[in-house]
Amino acid sequence: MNEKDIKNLEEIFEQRIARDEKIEPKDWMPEKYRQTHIRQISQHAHSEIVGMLPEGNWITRAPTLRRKVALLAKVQDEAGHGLYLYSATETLGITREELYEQLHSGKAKYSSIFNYPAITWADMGAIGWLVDGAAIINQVALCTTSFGPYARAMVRICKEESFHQRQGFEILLTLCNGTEVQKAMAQDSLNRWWWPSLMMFGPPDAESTHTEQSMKWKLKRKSNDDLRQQFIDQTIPQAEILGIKVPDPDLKWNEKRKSYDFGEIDWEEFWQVVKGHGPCNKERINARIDAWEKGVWVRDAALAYAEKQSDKKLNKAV
Ligand code: FAQ
Repeated sequence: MNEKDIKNLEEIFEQRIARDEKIEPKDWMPEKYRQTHIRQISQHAHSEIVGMLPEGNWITRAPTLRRKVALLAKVQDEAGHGLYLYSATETLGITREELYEQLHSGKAKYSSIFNYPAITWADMGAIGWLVDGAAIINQVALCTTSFGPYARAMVRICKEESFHQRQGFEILLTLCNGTEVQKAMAQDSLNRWWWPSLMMFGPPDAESTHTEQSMKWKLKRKSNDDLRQQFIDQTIPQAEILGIKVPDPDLKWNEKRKSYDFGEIDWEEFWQVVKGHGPCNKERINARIDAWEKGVWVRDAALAYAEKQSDKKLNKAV
């Protein structure tokens, strides 16, 4: 293909984006568009899979059968989200093995939030309420993203995340209506998860390397700071219902902006966690590598079975 042909294709592509048409895997797309989507969708998939670990750790310790069943279902949903998203990424021409290799080697990122420990039962409430709550705000915007398989996966994922958020809120509401010790446990959990939840939306717009291009491609529909502000405005009234306090002395309603002003986020902590120096980074990656290595026999058995089936079909056909 000569330069003129590529220019033409680029123009047609830009026009399709401008018309809000979905880009499908077999359509022509600029190489950078493809690579950016592989990066973001796979990081999203890794986040779902690594995100199973802090909660998975509490399944055997859930306080009642009802709580155990609900938590088990939530963690299974996260596995499902990871699988849709890995499949969506594969449509862009990368294999599942390559994606896992990128996670295990530290080349691919996953959300900073999952490098914090879940140390009490209240953390199951805070993760649902805050982490799924933040995830929904980010992901509702992604339901109209330009790449078809990602947008469609997001629609289904958002429905499930919204149930997770309510489930988390209900865990905290029960604790907050319980004994003083239980309410203190909920407050302690909010104290520890609040700031990391705000960091989930990514660096401030001024330091976000990908936002400008991703907004042009309609991969991102809203900026990191706009989504963070939306999350804060939506979540503070919920904290008031719970009767627990967000750990930010600078948090204040701004009547003029009709939004909350909030304190400085510790971006040094965020980058340390992103670079692999958070409280649980090593533990999380080691758990994923361990699962990959221990699962080798399952993959081998599935492949052997698939080969047997296709041999049978071939023999019948002959
Ligand atoms: N953690 O230029 P930007 C969930 C990196 S799902 C780690 O602003 P972008 C469900 C970023 O990759 C949660 N790294 O980047 C659940 C880039 O580095 P790179 C995951 C981060 O992509 C709930 C660099 O910083 N959600 O929670 C983070 O335009 C409960 C510069 O940043 C998604 O992945 C971070 N927080 O915007 C599961 C949603 N933020 O790649 C279990 C889809 C930024 O150049 C339990 N992703 N970085 O090396 C997005 O919307 C975007 O990728 C952002 C970041 C908004 C996360």
